[in-house]
Amino acid sequence: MQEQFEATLARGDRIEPRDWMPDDYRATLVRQIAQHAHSEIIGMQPEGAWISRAPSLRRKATLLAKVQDEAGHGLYLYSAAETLGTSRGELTEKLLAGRQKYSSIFAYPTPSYADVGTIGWLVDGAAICNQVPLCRTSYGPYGRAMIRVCKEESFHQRQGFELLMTMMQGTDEQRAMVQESVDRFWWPALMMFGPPDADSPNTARSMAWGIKRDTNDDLRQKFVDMTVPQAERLGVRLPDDGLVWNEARGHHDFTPPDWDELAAVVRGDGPCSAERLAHRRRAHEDGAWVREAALAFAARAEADRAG
Ligand code: FAQ
Repeated sequence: MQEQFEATLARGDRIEPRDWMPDDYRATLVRQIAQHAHSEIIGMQPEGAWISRAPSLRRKATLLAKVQDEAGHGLYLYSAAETLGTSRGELTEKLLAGRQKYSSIFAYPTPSYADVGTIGWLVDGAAICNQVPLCRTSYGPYGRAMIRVCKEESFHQRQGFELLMTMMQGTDEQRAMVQESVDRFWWPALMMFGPPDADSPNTARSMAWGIKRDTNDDLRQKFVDMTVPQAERLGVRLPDDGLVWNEARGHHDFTPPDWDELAAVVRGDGPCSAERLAHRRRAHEDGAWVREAALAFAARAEADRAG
């Protein structure tokens, strides 16, 4: 069975739910997919806070659609995790108990409306960089879920860029709002790719299994190279004096973010970590009656069918 698993990976074929797989492969996938799903669901909060305060009906409708897409992404991902034998309820309990993580980026506040644009541009931009290669991940249901997620994230990224471009063509005050927001989000966006490769305990094994297709540092570099010309186009400054084109490497050099800060946020000590989990817990408790009603309805429908 092990040989068949190895041969499937060597051929570049997918592992499917009914195939034999090593316990550690399954556990790594559940860890990563659950974390990814939780990120989508918790990630609805920072932007969701602006739905009722969006400056126009068009901006409100767009933001509402984006946040709904994120709920959808969470659901595809929980479904992919279910194919590995874990229920969505179980994963939610682990998130609420602080036993599973969500992306560090969502532990930061969104005090300015420009943050809606910056999240679209930088956070969805980083998400796309990370997730496009995951369309080729070795586990079938995860890779297939990523295809639709990436298409929607591309739209999200463009709406963020367009929002910021509109503000940059506005007043001095609007331009200052964009710059202030980019100054706050630049470093946390770089942290989304995880710790440096030398301090990433999971990368080597996840790459060998084809779960991850690129290392954290390679994806971070790709994101920086992709973002610099976009920042120039927008007319914003990325807040790093060390950011320069390196002709010999064919890449931009840049200053690494504060890794102690990432470690603190990952531990659950981010600026909004407690607030995000408390909000999620409240929403889960408020939704208990819906889950009970759905189960009661399903039981009655089943009894009617049987009877
Ligand atoms: N935040 O050994 P590694 C989105 C943890 S996009 C929190 O390098 P790995 C879209 C890591 O889990 C965001 N924890 O780990 C959206 C591990 O802990 P563990 C979600 C982090 O797995 C946009 C430990 O540190 N995207 O939501 C972070 O090989 C806008 C050691 O790290 C994904 O999840 C972090 N930044 O690589 C939604 C993509 N970095 O579990 C709304 C899929 C590391 O051993 C609005 N995931 N950790 O206790 C991945 O590609 C990988 O899991 C990485 C981490 C790259 C995140």
